[in-house]
Amino acid sequence: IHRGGILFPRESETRQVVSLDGIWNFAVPDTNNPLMGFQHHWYKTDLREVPKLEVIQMPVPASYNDVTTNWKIRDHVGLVWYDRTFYVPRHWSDVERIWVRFGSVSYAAQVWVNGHLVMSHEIGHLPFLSEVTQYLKFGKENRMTVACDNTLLADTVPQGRVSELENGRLHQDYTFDFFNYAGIDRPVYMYTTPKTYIDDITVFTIDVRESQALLQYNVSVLGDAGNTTCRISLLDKNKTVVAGSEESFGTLTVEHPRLWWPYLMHPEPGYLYSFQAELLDDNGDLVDKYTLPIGIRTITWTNTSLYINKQPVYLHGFGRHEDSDIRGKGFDAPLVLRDYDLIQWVGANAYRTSHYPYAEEIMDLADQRGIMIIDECPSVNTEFFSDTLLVKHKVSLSELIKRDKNRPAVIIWSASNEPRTQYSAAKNYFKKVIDHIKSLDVSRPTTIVEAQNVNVVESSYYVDIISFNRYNGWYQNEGNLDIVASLVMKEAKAWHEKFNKPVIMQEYGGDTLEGLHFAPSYIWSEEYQVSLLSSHFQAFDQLREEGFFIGEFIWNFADFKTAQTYTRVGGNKKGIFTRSRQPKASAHHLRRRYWGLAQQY
Ligand code: GCB
Repeated sequence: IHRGGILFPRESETRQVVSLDGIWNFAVPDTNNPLMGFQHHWYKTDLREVPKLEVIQMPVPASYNDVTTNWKIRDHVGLVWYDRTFYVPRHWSDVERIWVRFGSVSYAAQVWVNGHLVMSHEIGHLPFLSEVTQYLKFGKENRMTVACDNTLLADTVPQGRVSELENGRLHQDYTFDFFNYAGIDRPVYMYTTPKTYIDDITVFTIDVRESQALLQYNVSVLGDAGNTTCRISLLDKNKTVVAGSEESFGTLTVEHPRLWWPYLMHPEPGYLYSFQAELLDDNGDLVDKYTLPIGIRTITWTNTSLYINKQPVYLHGFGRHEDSDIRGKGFDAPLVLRDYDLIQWVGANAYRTSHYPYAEEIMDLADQRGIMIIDECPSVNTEFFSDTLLVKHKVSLSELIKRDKNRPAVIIWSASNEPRTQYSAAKNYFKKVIDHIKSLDVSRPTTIVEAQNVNVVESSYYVDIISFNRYNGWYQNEGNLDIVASLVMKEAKAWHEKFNKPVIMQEYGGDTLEGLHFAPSYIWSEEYQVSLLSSHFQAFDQLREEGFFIGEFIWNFADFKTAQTYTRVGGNKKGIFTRSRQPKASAHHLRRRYWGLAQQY
């Protein structure tokens, strides 16, 4: 277990980063003996040398499910194996530490280097790393093996259940509404640090007052930190040093700061400074250096409003997924850039990382472009509340907050999506979950995204912001769009009255098949989605007058794949964009509204 920081690998004068992405070997054990890989020590040899094992090629990063035409790979439950060879340059033997870091493996992973177990990690969508120096062969070929298990059970985050079909094949059941993609789905890096190295950095804005910003920071150093000093420099975009210090923790004062503003709220949104930490030895020579992008901004909230830099914000965006054809949840740079182009084109200023943490590369773009993020941990549709689950749920939050604590774009922590909070066990469970978040970060508000009836929910007493999902005109009152606006208003007011907190509608929408047209509008048509949006817009406009309603999020940004069920035609089609990221009529409609809202700032 790695207990230190989880800084993203960045090159510097003292660090080198090498990608281990590419085509790996991939094998699925015989279903009659799923543990054969462990019994026969597959991690000690090249997978291609295991007798009678069928080894295929698999891209990394990618979910493995949709790469081939073989349904057994798509629907496989349990372990799969990956391996590849790589070289460590001869001259790296002088480099003092070598690390391997996975952006994410879904759901659980064990990693071996040259046959030695170097790390194990559970919970997808979160990074993990380990130092591997002692297991490497310098100037020679090395091998990395990964065993990956996608099984979801009552004590995993998220939960699932495995059943056995009549023919003995295992089947994964889950109630959440997106395909349970698996594999090495984010980039893999090998990188170097010196023996004494910068392990973690925390920076946050305490306050911005009278053209001065006050930042608090902490740089933690591991190794032989005793003989080093830490020099801190804060650089603006022109690389001018605007503040500095010679201490590894403390405060920085920035005169006339350029604040980090959300997209559309300022002519230059997403302004980032570089927080540069340099570790120096007794002679003043550079030992290690790490540069972290940071934004200067405050978040505050009351029982009716949310403020960035003391300005009230109204959030308008969507719930999303990491999802696309073939690669599943695999990180894909062209797709990510296209998505941000569409987010900005449609005039959204925020989105929620429903229903799990998104890739760090995706979060970087939110920081750079000023897109506000509701950062959700991988807890979705939790049904059974146990102590073992609570421990893992807290771990997922610790890892998420460790990863994203410095990101200006992250403005709210979401503890869960649609947990079954009608059960009494949920109340105490979520009190502990929210307390845990607060023990790690008090600078951001918390939320739980609710779908239960407001009258039965008790857990929302602990959060700062109320979030609810409701499918008026879809799962309820389908076809009756004329009553939607009043239902939405009534419910939003009821949430505020019960909990006396700001309210966000986190999900609403309806499935829409692109190209299907009906006049007058009829369920599943493009016209119906447009009318459904309009009826919600009516409610939102009136709710905004009430003073506690702070955000509207349509479900979903794009169509996405789900498990196979008769309610889903090729997946969930509630996107305003298709799965290939082309607009439906609703995207144009939403665009008029979102740009109109931006005009009112
Ligand atoms: C929800 C869930 C989301 C689903 C959506 C739907 O409430 O939070 O994951 O995809 O409904 O379309 O059913």
